[in-house]
Amino acid sequence: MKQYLELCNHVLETGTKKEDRTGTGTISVFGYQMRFDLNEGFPLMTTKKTAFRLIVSELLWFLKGDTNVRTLIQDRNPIWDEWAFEQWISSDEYTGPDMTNFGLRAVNDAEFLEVYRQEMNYFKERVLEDEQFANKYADLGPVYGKQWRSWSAGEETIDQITNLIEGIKTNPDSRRHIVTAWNPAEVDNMALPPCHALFQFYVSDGKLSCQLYQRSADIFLGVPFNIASYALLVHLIAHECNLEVGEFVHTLGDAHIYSNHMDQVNEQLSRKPKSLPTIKINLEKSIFDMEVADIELENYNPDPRIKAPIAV
Ligand code: DHF
Ligand code: TMP
Repeated sequence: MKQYLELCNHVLETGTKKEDRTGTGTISVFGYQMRFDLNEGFPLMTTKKTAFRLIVSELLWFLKGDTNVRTLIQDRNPIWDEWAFEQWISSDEYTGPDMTNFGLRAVNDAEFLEVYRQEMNYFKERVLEDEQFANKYADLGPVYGKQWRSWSAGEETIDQITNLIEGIKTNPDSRRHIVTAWNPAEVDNMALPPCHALFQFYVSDGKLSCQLYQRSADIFLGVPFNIASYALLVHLIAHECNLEVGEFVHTLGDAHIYSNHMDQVNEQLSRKPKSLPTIKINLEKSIFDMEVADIELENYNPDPRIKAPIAV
């Protein structure tokens, strides 16, 4: 996608060096916006192979209100493993080899990487076998699923997604179709405070659009997932509300390229975007009952995958 490659170029050209929480280092800009017309095809990277199945599985996990990584592990989806593992290795109950700063050390130390992989495998096996253990250590806290489907309001809970759909159906012109995952009362209890923090839907000419505010954007690893995830969300909500799809507008706060992703970004920039794939959704089901197999990708012919380490 042209828009994404332009973002990469913009950050390489105008970004400033900035240290970050993970100790990796970044170049970063503050404030950037991209627009994707969803009628031009489905915005999944064509300049690197991107695992659509993992994106679907994560979005359905949010929509079901789930916050436990056990479900993702059962789905063979590893994208949240590190943040669950972090809760386990920093607990009093953990007595294995020292895993402090495992994210950085796994990148720089091959011997450590082996020990880490083994501990991570033990952890994942135990999460699958032992539900109590999973509830204690694999639950990321009140993250996206909790805020989207059961935001705490005193004795009550608020289902923002059901309210969103109801609002779009009954009052499409409203300027209040907003869902927020940023809950100031609960951010401190989350394994990772929401990056895609707040989104708004908009209806005009029978088309449904969405704008996302993403406070923090890992351009090489996170953003390709975030674009596809929200594009898919627009398709799903449009289906639920009998509307056509419009645009996805993606607004970024701190948009950064990690210092150990530079070669990968340059490799991707040397490639030419190809025609976009399309998606096919099983229209029989409600979006809350969908499974990964109900959403199919068609005509996806990307360039090969480009691997990169993730900053934990
Ligand atoms: N932390 C950081 N530093 N960056 C992120 O993008 C990020 N994203 C999170 C959680 N914490 C994060 C949740 N989303 C991958 C992609 C998205 C994601 C988490 C991980 C990822 O590792 N993608 C790789 C491998 C995918 C695969 O196994 O095929 C990729 O190459 O896209
Ligand atoms: P932070 O909480 O210190 O901002 O770190 C979060 C990192 O994860 C940051 O690099 C942004 C990245 N990220 C995304 O880009 N997209 C996502 O969906 C998530 C969960 C994280």
